[in-house]
Amino acid sequence: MAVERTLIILKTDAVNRGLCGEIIKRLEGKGLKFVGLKMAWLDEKTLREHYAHLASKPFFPDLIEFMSRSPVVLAVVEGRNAVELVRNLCGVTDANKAAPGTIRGDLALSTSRNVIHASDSLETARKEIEGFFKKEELFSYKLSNSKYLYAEDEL
Ligand code: FUP
Repeated sequence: MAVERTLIILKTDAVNRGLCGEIIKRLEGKGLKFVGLKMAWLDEKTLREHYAHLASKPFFPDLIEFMSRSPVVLAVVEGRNAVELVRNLCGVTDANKAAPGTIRGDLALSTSRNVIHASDSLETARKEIEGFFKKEELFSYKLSNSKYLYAEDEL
């Protein structure tokens, strides 16, 4: 398994419900390395591009309105198999059906207000990271505890 980077967005419900710290804590606790972290107020154009694959869905206008209601928190996290790992930690889209123990399963109960976005593939992650973060906003560094997170042949 390769070391990967993935993009997460803590949505406006996470910000307004005061859940950002809890979500970041879970990802940090797992051992993921934060290599980029910032707050931004996403505009309609950016959101329409980000959710272009959902443009024909009936819930699209609500999704754009919900995601532009307030600032969100964006982050890039790095770790072994990070794309799939973070999706699993988030749980399925409908938070009502997300397994207990997952971020959505524990912290939300709606399909649309589901607290977190995470890239769904390595290719999407690459595009989303490039779209939301400038090069100088991303940091390459070694965690001082990396020897305790991974065996040598896992890195
Ligand atoms: P996910 O990859 O789990 O974030 O899910 P999708 O890309 O399919 O959907 C993106 C967002 O659209 C969801 F997080 C919430 C919203 N959505 C709805 O509001 N209703 C739906 O039925 C499906 C998705």
